[in-house]
Amino acid sequence: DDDKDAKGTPLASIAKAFEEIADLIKKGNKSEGSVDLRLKPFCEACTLVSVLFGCLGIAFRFAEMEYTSKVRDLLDASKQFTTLRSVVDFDFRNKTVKSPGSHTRNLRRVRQGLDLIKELFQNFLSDENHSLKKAATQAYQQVCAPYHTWAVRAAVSAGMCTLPTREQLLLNLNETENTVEKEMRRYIKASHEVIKYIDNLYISRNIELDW
Ligand code: 1PZ
Repeated sequence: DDDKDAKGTPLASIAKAFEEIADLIKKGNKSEGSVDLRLKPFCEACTLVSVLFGCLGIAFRFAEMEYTSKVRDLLDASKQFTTLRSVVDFDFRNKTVKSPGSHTRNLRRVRQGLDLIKELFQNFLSDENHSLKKAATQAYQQVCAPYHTWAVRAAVSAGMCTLPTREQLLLNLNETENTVEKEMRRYIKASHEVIKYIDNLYISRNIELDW
């Protein structure tokens, strides 16, 4: 099995990691209503996503630093908090859910990153957004732009012009038009479950998601 993983593409490893997390969530839903997802394996799956940045070019280095610093904060927190639920509970009790740098705020940001990639993949596979730039721009506008400052939005929009072509991205990912669809669909499906689970941690405590 190690050998199989070694030959797999980066996208296949990402898809597999999120399928494993989604399976844990689904198993829990079947048994006692809701599973307590452990923070550490969640962070490990989120860390894998970072390889995508290398395929997007230098302009997205700041997005990479932003995303990985938040995943690293949560990974550090996993020494203290076993589950995602206990992180949100802690900040909820301390009224620090939205405080700059709080774990629960960082979890919200990482969730946005996962959603951004999901939307990007969906657009990439749809007929209307054939170019990576179009697919990424639309995903960003939908998922992140409403919560970003003007300065960040301007920087991202400039960065979009430096994205590789669709063909180059496929090469960077070691995929073809034929193989990429399967792996992207696996991630889209699995990440949907994970995102829904995270959102529920907030919604069930009456925390709105417009930030
Ligand atoms: C695969 C996606 C490719 C499309 C490219 C999209 C580029 C997105 C660029 C995002 C830049 C983020 C700049 C910094 C934003 C911060 O102001 C906020 C708030 O942080 P806080 O005030 O809480 O400390 N940060 C975020 O919203 C986190 C956004 C994470 C998303 C980053 C990228 C997602 C992963 C892409 C993987 C290749």
